[in-house]
Amino acid sequence: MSQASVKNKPVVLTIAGFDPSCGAGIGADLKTMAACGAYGIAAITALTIQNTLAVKQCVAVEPHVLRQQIEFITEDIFPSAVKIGMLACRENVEVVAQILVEHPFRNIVLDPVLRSSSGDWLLEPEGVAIMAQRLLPLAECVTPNLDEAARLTGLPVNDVEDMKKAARRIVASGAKSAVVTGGHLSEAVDVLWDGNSFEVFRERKIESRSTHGTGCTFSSALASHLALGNSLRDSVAAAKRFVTGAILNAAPLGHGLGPLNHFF
Ligand code: PXL
Repeated sequence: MSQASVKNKPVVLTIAGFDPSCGAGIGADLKTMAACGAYGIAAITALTIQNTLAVKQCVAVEPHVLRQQIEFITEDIFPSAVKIGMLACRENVEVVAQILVEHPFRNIVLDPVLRSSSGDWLLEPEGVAIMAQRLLPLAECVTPNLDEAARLTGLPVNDVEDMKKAARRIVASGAKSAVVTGGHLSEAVDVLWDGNSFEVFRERKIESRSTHGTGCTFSSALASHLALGNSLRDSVAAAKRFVTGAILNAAPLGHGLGPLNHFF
C-alpha cells in the first residue's frame, strides 16, 4: 500500500473522540498534526458533550459506522501513521483491532484513553481488558499516563521505578514499545522502554490550568514525528518538547482546564 503525502507532508490518521472545546480529542489531534508538519485525517469514535469543566455525556458511534469511516478514507488516502485515542465502548475497541489486523498500517500509536482530565470515564470498563488483549499487541508505541499504566498492568504506578516496571509489562504483553507519561508527578518525567533499553525524558513541571488534552497532543505529536521518519527516541523527545511548549504558550480559555496552544 503506497502512503499518501501532501507536498512532502506525511498523512496521519487519528481514530478518536470529538471534544467540542477542541482542547482534546480529534480537534487537538488535527491541530497537533498540522503544527508538527503532517496532514491529519480523522475517524470519529464518539461524540462527547463537554466543556472545559466536565464531560456531561459520551455517545459512541456505531461500530460499523466507525469501520466504514476508516476503510473508506484509507482506501483512498493511506496514512504513514495511526494514532488511536478515545474508543468509548468495547465494540469500538474490537472493530479497530480487527481493522488494524486486516490492513498494513504502520507506526500505530495507542493512547489508551480511559478518563478525561476532568476525571470522567471515556472507555466503558469492559473495554479495558479487551484493549489490553487485542489492541496493545498491535501498537508500535503505547502512551499511558500514570493512571492508565496502572489500570492496564494492575501494578501501582507512582514513581519512575514503577513507570519502568509498567512500561516493561506493557511491552511484555506485545506492544513494540511503551512510554509512560508522568506529567502529573512533581517533575514532568516520561519513561520510554523499547524492549531493549530505557530512556528517561525530563522537563521542568509547569504550573498551569491549560492542560486539557495533553495526552492527545503528546500521542499525536509522536505519531506525526514517526510518520516524518524520525526514530522512536527522537519522536518521543520531540513530542515532549512540543507539549511543554504548547502548555507554556497557552492562554486561559473557559472556566475549567483550558486547551494548549498548538501553534506557538
Ligand atoms: O484527554 C482525553 C480525551 C480524549 N478524547 C476526548 C476527550 C478527552 C478528554 O476530555 O474529550 C474526545
